[in-house]
Amino acid sequence: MATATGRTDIDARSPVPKYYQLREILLDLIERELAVDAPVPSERELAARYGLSRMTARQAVEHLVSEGRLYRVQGKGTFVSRPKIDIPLRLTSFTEDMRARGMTPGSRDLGRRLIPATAAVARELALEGGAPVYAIERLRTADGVPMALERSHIPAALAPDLMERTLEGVSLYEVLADVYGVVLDRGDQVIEAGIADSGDAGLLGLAPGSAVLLLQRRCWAGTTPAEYAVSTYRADRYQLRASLAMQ
Ligand code: 16G
Repeated sequence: MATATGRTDIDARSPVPKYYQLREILLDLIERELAVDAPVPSERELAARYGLSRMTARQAVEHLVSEGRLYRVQGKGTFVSRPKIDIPLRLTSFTEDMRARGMTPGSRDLGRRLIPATAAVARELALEGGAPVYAIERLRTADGVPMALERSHIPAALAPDLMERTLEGVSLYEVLADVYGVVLDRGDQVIEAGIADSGDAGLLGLAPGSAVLLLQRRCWAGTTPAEYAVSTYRADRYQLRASLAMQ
């Protein structure tokens, strides 16, 4: 197995742990040769091929599983994961972002209600407590695969008959702009690690307790707060990339 660095074997004299050397060899294979969903050799095969113990081979594979580069299917083996998508750091809609990546965006309406704003939502949207807001819950998909759950709150006064409109397969931001003239032009976002509860895990196609990314977004149209959303993104499909500048 040739690698980018020309390494084909484990160097027993290297100070780099053997499992880590195998991880590098496998990473090379994943990046250069194997397609998404292709199987990687079993731990037994890897151990035999590189003269390692099964435990060392397992450690390398487990690392790559926890890094999201490989995934296991019970009774079938270990396979190459789809590369993760960078969380957009611009004010973009899910629809726009997926289209820009050449994927087909989708959404499933999980529920829409007109509710009095709770104290927390009212604070985020600078409303009076109890002011009417739409609570919109959607499962977002890319090429039919569940990616995220989005729970948005929109002040009802901004979009009077939003409840009557379908949002299935439609961009909320486009509807806000085209129908109500509410053009979002500024936002802030907090991203935290989280664990999917069994309800969210089921909707996202994850095992309960899987890692997720929790995103809280507030958006304004001019000076008017227009959306407060709490979203749950699959951590096995998304990553955060930041560019770093010298101060
Ligand atoms: C993004 C926003 C979400 C917004 C949605 C609108 C995050 C975390 N969330 O996914 O708040 O409701 O876009 O997308 O970025 P749409 O216009 O395609 O419905």
